[in-house]
Amino acid sequence: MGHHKILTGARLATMVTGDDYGLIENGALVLSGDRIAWVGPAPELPAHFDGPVRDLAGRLVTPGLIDAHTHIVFAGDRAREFEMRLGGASYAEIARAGGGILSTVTATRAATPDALVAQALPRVDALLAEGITTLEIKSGYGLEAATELDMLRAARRIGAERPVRIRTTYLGAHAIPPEYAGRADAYLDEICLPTLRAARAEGLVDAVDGFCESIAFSPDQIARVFETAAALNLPVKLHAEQLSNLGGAALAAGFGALSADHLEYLDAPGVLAMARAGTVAMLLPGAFYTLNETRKPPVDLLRQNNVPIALATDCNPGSSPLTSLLLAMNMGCTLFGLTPAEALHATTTNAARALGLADAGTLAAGQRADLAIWDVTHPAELAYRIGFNPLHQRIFAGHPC
Ligand code: DI6
Ligand code: FE
Repeated sequence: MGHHKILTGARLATMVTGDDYGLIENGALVLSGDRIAWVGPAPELPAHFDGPVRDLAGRLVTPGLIDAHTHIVFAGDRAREFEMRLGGASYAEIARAGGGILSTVTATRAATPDALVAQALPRVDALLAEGITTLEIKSGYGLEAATELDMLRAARRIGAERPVRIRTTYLGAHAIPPEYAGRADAYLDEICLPTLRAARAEGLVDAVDGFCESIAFSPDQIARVFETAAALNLPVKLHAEQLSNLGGAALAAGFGALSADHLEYLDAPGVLAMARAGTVAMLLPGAFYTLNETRKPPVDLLRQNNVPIALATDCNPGSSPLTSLLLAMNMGCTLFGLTPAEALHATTTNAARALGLADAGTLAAGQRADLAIWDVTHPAELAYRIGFNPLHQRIFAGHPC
């Protein structure tokens, strides 16, 4: 009859247990359409499932990986700024001098919608080649209505052109554009908030983000963005405590944020506020590494307070020109002290939670059939290797691709 696809001979990292891999040796999976119908030890596979059987020859199967924080749609590059930082300039100094995010804003405003998609696709393809099946994409390099909307439309188009689930995030509060220099509140009133409403009306927004920092928006200004998001029934998240501590994580937690992101300068009150709100700590070691940051996010405090930890690439042209989630996992272990099991939860279960997705991130009946099949024997190998891609195949919505 062929209603189902049956995968056998697999080692399954189900991730259904909180603190380890939920490993099943000699496991089997049954896929039905775009869903997982059954997961368990192969000898227990019920006889009533019919359909083609594929032997995975002992390969490891994990949930499809989730990159839950990227700025992957942008034009141009910032290699010149990389040279300047190596020459001694800091990220914040370059930003204050009108470079940084604003130089990517200039390039992105000048790009056509087709060019935005075309420039993003090779980066997206690099992630898909590593088993990513869900990808978050932020706006925030337009900072004017037309280009912010174009970025979000480009993100949606990527989901139509490639087999990947896209979640969009409106990041109009990323930087203050030059035409509003010194007038951040006017930018919010005249551009950022009206554009959020327009993007929402066009179905382009799944969540709302901001950059809370002295070179960007104050906590009071971010609160105004979050109030608008709440009125539009959209979840929020925040770039917080990346370069300094303005209390952004606690502010975000007060709005029930899905995640607070970066967090190198997070303090104990911020951790407690996140714990109370169930806000995910989204760590971005690519930015830590690129900016030569020495202050580490408070991983022990997050663990002690059971704050879920996620990892993402933060793929962007300035602070994290990274298109490898496996490398982000390796960095999460080596730079931040995560265990390999924590690193895999950080890109599966906890990344799904950071996107508000209940149907991804684990191998369990009823979940989406988004899988990664790997040529490795133990899941710790995924975070252990540096610059090697052991992906055998992705399965997206039940289809090998
Ligand atoms: N923090 C970051 O690390 C990225 N955005 C943000 O708010 C950097 C974006 C860029 O430099 O282009
Ligand atoms: Fe970011």
